[in-house]
Amino acid sequence: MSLCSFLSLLLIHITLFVSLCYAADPFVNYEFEVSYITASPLGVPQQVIAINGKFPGPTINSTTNNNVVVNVRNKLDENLLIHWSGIQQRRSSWQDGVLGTNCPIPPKWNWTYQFQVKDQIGSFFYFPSLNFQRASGGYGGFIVNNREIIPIPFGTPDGDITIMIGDWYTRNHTALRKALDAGKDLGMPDGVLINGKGPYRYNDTLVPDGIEYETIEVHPGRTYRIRVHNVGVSTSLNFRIQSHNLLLAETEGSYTVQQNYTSLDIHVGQSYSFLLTTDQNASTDYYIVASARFVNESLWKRVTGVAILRYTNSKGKAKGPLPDSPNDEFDKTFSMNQARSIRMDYGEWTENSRGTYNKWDGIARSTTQATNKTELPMPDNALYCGALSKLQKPEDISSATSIMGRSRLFFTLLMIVCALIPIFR
Ligand SMILES: [Cu+2]
Repeated sequence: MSLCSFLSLLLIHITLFVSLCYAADPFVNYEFEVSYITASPLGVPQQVIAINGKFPGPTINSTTNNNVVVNVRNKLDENLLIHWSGIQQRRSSWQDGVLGTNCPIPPKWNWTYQFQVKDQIGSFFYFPSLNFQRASGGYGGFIVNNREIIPIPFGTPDGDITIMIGDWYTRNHTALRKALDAGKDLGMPDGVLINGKGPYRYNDTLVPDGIEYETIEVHPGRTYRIRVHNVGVSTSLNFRIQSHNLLLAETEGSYTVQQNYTSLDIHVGQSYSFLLTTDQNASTDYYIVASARFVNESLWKRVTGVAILRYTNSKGKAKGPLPDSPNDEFDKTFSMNQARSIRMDYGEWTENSRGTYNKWDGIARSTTQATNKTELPMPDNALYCGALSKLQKPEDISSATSIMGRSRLFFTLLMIVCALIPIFR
């Protein structure tokens, strides 16, 4: 082989290697240690599921096509699976974290989830999917940002705020599960939490003293994106902020036609992004409210989540009664019409609009851009259970450290070896 052709071959190989390295989508890494903590969100000490000692858990912040790696260590006394609700798991169903496709992570074991948030955007949340554990917490936000080349259909917000609302019982998930297994009703929840915290004391009779509540601080004259998730187990909630409009902009992976709501019903499992403009005079703080729907509201009064929106120039505490809810216990048409009023962001589809989000996103991006391979290879740390449990390798739980670093190093080394082999052949 002449020197020239050798050099050109070498050049091709180097180019290929470099492009392989840089064509790979970026990784975002998280360590989740899932354990019990004692917390008193409603003033009663109880067992709560925390991630890295925190309740709610950390928000996963990713961008379209990122490889998300979450090393989950199970420090509970029972099996665990974390479900990434709304994440499409294309060709990676074993990363979905639900029973049926995934074997549970036994206590003391770890499992490293790795998946790509391929061709999607939006606001989601993750939660433990087994044994009614979600009733004890273990949830957190999951954001998939737009890639830079695809503009969002609104101005860049001045801040991004995640709000998790949900019904809550002072009994833990084990006690609640027992009741359900015995064929009993769970009964009325003991409260509604906002970001894992109890209600602000807007009413001395309804709310006991000494409850820790959530305060969201904002600057006047700005626009914030607030992502609201109903992480509860059974209660539909009406969400509203005193004296403010909620401009709906996105829901669970689709941008919507932007419409103002004074309040919005958010059912269990749903996620919505609103644009909140801080255009009030800050004469007081403002109530953020999540109250139960389709129930006798006077009976359910104490089951109301209340947090505080505080302008940096606020002149005092929030006061007066909470802003009104729709109050239509026996009439579901308001709620249904409200849901029907939500429209996906249409927009013209042309060859030139390929780079923007439009009505085809929900369909086209999740099908046509998928590769023709049907599945990725099974990860070598796969968990086996049931009829396949004899395939399970024993796990050394004494050194249940992160395998994430190792697997990435291995991947990089593999790429280098692959690129070098043909050169020295
Ligand atoms: Cu789901």
